[in-house]
Formats: sequence, C-alpha cells, structure tokens
Amino acid sequence: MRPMPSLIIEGIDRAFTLHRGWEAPDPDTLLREIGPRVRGLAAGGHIQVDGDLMDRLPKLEIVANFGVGYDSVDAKEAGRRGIIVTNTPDVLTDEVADLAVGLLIATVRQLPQVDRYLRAGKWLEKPYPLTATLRGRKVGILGLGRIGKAIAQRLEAFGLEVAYHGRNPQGDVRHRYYPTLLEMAKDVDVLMCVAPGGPETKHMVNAEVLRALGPDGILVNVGRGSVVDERALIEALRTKAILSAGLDVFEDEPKVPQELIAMDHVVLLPHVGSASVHTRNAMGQLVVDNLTSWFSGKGPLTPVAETPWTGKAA
Ligand code: NAP
Ligand code: 8YV
Repeated sequence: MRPMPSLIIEGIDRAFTLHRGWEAPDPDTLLREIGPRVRGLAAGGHIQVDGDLMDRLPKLEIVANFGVGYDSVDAKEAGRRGIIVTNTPDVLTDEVADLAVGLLIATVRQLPQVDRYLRAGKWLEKPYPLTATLRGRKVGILGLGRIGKAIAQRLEAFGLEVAYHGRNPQGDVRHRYYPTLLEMAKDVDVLMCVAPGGPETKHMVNAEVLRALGPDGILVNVGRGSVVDERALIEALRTKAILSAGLDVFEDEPKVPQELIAMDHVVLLPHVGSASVHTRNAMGQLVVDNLTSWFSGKGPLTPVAETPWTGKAA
C-alpha cells in the first residue's frame, strides 16, 4: 500500500505478482480491481490493516508486517478470519537497544544541545554548563521483552541498577519485578519505555506516573508513542515535574507537537530505533522470507501470538 525498502519490493517482485498500491493514480480503484485476487499483503509505513481493509481483500492469507511492533495491524481480527500475521522479531533487537541506550545518554548528558552549543561558537565564550549524570541512577524498564532485555544487559554493563514492569514476571532474569508501573515509577529515576502499542498499553505512562518519576526523572520512549500520554508529558516537562525526556516515538507520527520541538531540555528522534541499513535489510528480508515460506507451503517463519501457525491453512 505504501513504498517499502527496495529489498522488499525486489524480493516480492521476483517471486510473486506485485501490485504497487502507492503507484496507482487512485489506490481505491486499484483495490476494487485487484482486491478480490490479493492473497498476501506486505504492510509497513504504519498503514492501518483493519477489518475494513480485510473486507476488501477476501482471499487474503497473510499480512507480513515490516516491523516487530504490529499495533497498526488488527491481528485479533486477522486471527478470527484465519489470516496469518507475521512481524520481524529478533533481527532488530540489538540495534534498537543500542539506540535506546544512546538516547538515554544523549538525554542525560545533553549531547545534541552540547553539539549545538559548539556549532554556535559559544564554547569560545565559556564552557558548557555541567549536566545531570547517569551515575547512580536506577532504571525501570516498561516491557522487559526481547529489546527490553537487551537494554537491561547494556545498562548492567554501565553499572546501573535495573528493575522492570510488565504483565508478568520474566522467569529468566534477576531484576526486581514491579506488579504496577506506578510503584516502579516511584522507585526509579529513569523510565525506559519499550512496550508495544495498541489499546492495552495506551497512555499507561500518564500524569500520575510522570509525577511519581519525580523532578530528577527522565523518560525514554523507544516503544510506541501511544504508550505515553503526550499531553501529560508536555505538561510534566513544562512544569519540571520531570527533568527531561528522550523520545524516538510519538503519538501522531510524523507529527511532533510544537511544544516539544520548542523545548531545549528534551531529545527528539524521528523513529530511528531500527534505522540502519544493516538492520532494515534484515527486517526486509524477513518480510520477503515470511511470504515466500508461506506461499511455498512451509508456513510462516515468524507469526505473531494472535495468529499462531497450527500447520494447517484455515
Ligand atoms: P516483545 O519481546 O514482545 O516485548 C514486549 C514486552 O512488553 C514484553 O515483555 C511484554 O511483557 C510487555 N508488554 C506487553 N503488553 C504489555 C502491557 N499491556 N503492559 C505491560 N507490559 C506489556 O517485543 P520487542 O521485540 O521487545 O519489541 C517491543 C516494542 O518495541 C515493539 O512492539 C515496538 O512497538 C517497539 N519497537 C520500536 C522500535 C523503534 O524504532 N523505536 C523498533 C522496534 C520495536 P508481558 O507479556 O509480561 O506483559
Ligand atoms: C520500524 C519499529 O521503524 O519494528 C518496529 O516495531 O517501530 C521499527 O523498527 C518500523 O516498524 C518500520 O515501519
């Protein structure tokens, strides 16, 4: 439906008849013409794959999502219709964890601001003011999954204490588990958010959680923008209820509220967690491989939990 990396387009084009929705003068007309014949969908660019779109693709068998997060796909509805949904787990875990830790350091030590200071010639006048520190901080991770664990591993190497919140304690870690996000926010001074988007996590990080994080607190969000109540965050930053925020994701991407852009004490990235050539290629290859595997009768490689592969086509 939208342009995707050339590796995906070329890979699909080699194996299948590919319809490029974004090239059609009128995507609606194209959907009407080819919709009844479409059997696979490569989804990306956060286009909504919902029941309405599925209605227009009655022969759809598989949605291969370009990204590990698939909140833009109604996977439960797909499951009800016997449509498999796949995502791109693992191949991006280290890349996103690297970025998350980089963003935390950039936020605490104000790296973009310091860079801007030097470029503006201000170092010639006086040294940059001293910043806050990462030393002695306790980091609470919201969503200790694949990426969360890779972040925790890196933070431990930095000598920081790590705790986490999720729906369930993870069996394979020794970090402290908090059954509620609020209790964890009271005890930590960095909240690292790496939970998936969707209705279940919407605005979990709200005004109360931000207040609990406190005036020395830092929020880093590399999960999904919808997990944080952006209005409450802006207010918490404006009133100094928290110290700062490092954000890679936003509620209405690519639109970022002007209030955040105007603030000099936050670090803002345009959703680049996985955005290296290496990792985007690996993700793209997994999209192609899922489609190829499915249509050669071998089942999907990485189906999501809502559409597990039972070995039989629905
Ligand atoms: P994952 O392995 O499925 O981990 C997700 C974690 O979130 C799990 O530990 C899960 O724990 C927790 N979680 C799920 N629902 C929750 C809820 N309602 N309340 C609290 N915790 C909940 O996924 P991953 O591979 O680590 O990826 C995580 C997310 O990162 C993706 O979904 C995506 O949104 C985001 N992401 C962003 C970028 C970027 O470029 N910024 C790149 C890749 C991924 P429980 O099941 O115990 O609750
Ligand atoms: C991508 C992501 O930027 O994997 C995810 O969940 O958020 C990122 O890796 C995105 O999915 C590509 O559209």
